[in-house]
Amino acid sequence: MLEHNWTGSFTKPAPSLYPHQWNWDAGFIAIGYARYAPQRALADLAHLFRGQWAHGMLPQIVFGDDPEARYFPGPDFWQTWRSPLAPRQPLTSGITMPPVHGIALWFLLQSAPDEQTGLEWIRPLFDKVVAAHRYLYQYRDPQEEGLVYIRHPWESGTDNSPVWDEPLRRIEVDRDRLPPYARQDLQNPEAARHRPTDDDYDRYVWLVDLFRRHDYDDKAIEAECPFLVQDPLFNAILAWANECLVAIGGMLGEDMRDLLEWNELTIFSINRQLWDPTQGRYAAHDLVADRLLPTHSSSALMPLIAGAPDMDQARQLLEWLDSAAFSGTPDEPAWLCPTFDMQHPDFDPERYWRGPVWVNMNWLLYHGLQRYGLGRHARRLKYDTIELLERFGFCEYFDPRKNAPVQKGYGTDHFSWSAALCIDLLAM
Ligand code: 9WN
Repeated sequence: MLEHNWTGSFTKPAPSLYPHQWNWDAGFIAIGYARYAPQRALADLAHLFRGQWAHGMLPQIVFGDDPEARYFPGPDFWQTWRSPLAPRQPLTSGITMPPVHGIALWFLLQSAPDEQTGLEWIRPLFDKVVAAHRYLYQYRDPQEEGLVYIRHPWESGTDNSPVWDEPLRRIEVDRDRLPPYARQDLQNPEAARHRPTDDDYDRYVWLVDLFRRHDYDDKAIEAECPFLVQDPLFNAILAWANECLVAIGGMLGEDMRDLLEWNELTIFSINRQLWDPTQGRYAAHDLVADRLLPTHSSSALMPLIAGAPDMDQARQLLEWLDSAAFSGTPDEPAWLCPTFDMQHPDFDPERYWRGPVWVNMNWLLYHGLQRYGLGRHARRLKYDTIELLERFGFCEYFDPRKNAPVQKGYGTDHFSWSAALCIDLLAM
């Protein structure tokens, strides 16, 4: 799969649906390559970081130059040349994504024949990854509380999660004033049932239009953006990646005090600000309404990866994972782990991030469970993931219902991170 999606300069997430390079995909893909082709991982990440903006933001998409590539929104829509901070070449989108790259560097280091070699491999990338974290703390943490916000559902990576419905509803779309656009992602007959809706896309486009009208100035966007959310998944990934960078920085003899301080604050605030004691799980915090969002996805479990919950919190998270929400019922058994609560009215087993199982989320949760010594759960997650891939192929996402009438994978096939993380799970 990975060879198939390698363009000669970067790895696409999938052959045609995603013809450019994506931010967190590249991190997960590097973790797979680390197991058998570390030089390829380094080349892939080096290509991604060519798209880094002058103030450190690592963009969600780095565009390739294949004239046949069809993807919306492409560079002409983003118009990032409006910002003095964006690179002129390669062209990129104007938002970011969960910062998994510090974690990828750690896995690369672990796969090296010896520490010295590993450090030589990752040295050229290290400062760039730290700069991406610095951007997040400097530009996305207005209250200096160690929690960074996302300003577009695409920044979460879990684009149409039901959690985002409430803040998105704040956006009143006037179709006559929305820039004209044409989706490119509905080319197969099932896509309309599986991918985000047109209403979702209108709001995604509305937000991009806001950003480009402000020439991608972070402060100006923040003052006006109706969607500013502190996501437990994004912040948990940030914290795990901080931890990895601090460990690597120590080996490189770097001064890691900033990152250490930021990380302490992040862990503290994940628990103070994002823990919902009434539910016994983490929630996203809506900065505009200043309240915890009432709907919870599997992202609410993810602070486990950063070691944020204490043992009592971890126990409550585990109870939720074991409940019908994620583990199904005797009549409706589930593959671990649905991305959304199966008992909730907004659960949709076929639609993208509103229920289906995604391999990257399983991989993350596997590590979170291992961290807490929950080996039995971690193993179940690992073997469910491998069995899904074995039965249904290297698809993008999977129906979580074991008794689903249509037993196949959804979205694109030949999906890079499904393959890459499978390699890592098998090698573990
Ligand atoms: C928008 C590439 C990306 C993943 C995201 C997934 C999907 C894009 C899209 O594909 O998002 O970024 O066009 O739907 O939601 O997590 O990184 O694989």
